[in-house]
Amino acid sequence: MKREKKQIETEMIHGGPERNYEGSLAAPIFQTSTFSFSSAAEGERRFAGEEEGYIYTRLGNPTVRALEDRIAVLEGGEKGLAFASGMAAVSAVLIALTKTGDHILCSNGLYGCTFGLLTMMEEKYDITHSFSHMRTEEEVREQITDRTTCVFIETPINPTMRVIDLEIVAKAAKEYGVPVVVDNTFCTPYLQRPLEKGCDIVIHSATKYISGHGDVIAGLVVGDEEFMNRLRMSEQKDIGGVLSPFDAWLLLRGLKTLHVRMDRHSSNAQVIADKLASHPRVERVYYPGVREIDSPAGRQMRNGGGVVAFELSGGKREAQNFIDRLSFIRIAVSLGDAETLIQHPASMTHAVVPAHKREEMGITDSLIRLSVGLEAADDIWHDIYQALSV
Ligand code: LCS
Repeated sequence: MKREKKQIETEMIHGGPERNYEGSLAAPIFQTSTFSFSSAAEGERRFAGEEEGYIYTRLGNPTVRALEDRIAVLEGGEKGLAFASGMAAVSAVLIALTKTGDHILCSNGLYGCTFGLLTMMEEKYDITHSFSHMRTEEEVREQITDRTTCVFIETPINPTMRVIDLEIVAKAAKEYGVPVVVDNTFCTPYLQRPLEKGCDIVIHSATKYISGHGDVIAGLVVGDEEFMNRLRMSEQKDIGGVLSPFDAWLLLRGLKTLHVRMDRHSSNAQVIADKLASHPRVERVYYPGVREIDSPAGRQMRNGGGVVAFELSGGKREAQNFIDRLSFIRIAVSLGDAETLIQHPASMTHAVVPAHKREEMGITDSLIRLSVGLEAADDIWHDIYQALSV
């Protein structure tokens, strides 16, 4: 049964076709690898695509489907697919959009493993890539060649928190018929909806805010029906990085509180960003300027999200000493969890990026990335403040 479209807070909880399994409020976990057919002919019809129905969990599963339908509604796309990790989602999409000799145009900064994947694709398959600041349409156009088959961006960029104007990128890429893929991990559809800005495909590491509890590794993709069907029947099915039903269930649970958590992550992070900015040991703070209405962040983001990056005076040693002095803030990669997490990108998430590239991307040795959690903002600040006060 199709439901009338509701506001996003409601869709977090109800989005997608209504499913009634014996009145169960929580989605049942279909913890099964395969599905039996009532006859050989039925099996044949399902494999031929002539009949709806499940076959084998790598090709689809009701719990996973409930999640895929929900994320499609939330992003305002036609279809969603779930993957075993954010990287499984990123690699499936990039493989789907490229072949040997093609070129990928990227934001000037990407998660370290995405950078690693691009390097591997270049070395093994001659699928090249280049980076652009993408501050103007002209800057995007300049690097689109007749070999460019995909524009791939993060905004805000991990870990520098620089914001890219989605409308500028979508407009320039459209002129050349090149699809724009947006890794929307840092924002989630609650804070930013790239498809509404003219972009074509959205990716998530659902490991982060969508799960929200630091207990799942997962990825999601949303796009138009034609592309997503192709992705499902080829890169997802045949490479096989699918999500387990239990992990899909955890994500459905996480989604129910996503909007509430994102509001608190954002308000806590804004407090911490402001306090950091006025501390004498802090040289620079990077946090999306959503308070400037007429800026890319102000136009496309509902709020700034939970990640703050900053540079301390000094270098790597001072940054590491500061991190080691924290008390309850945990030293860990990942982000989007209830716990505040801190990490040093140059030696952790982005250590695989060569030093000269890190410099071009703005990942200095003094850059620190904080994923502001859901604890009391005062407690978070006190921990940071005492670690800075030496
Ligand atoms: N995209 C972005 C923007 C990410 O931050 C990450 C992981 C991924 C994709 C990959 O997702 P995964 O396969 O881990 O689900 N980012 C991490 C980070 O910044 N720290 O640890 C992981």
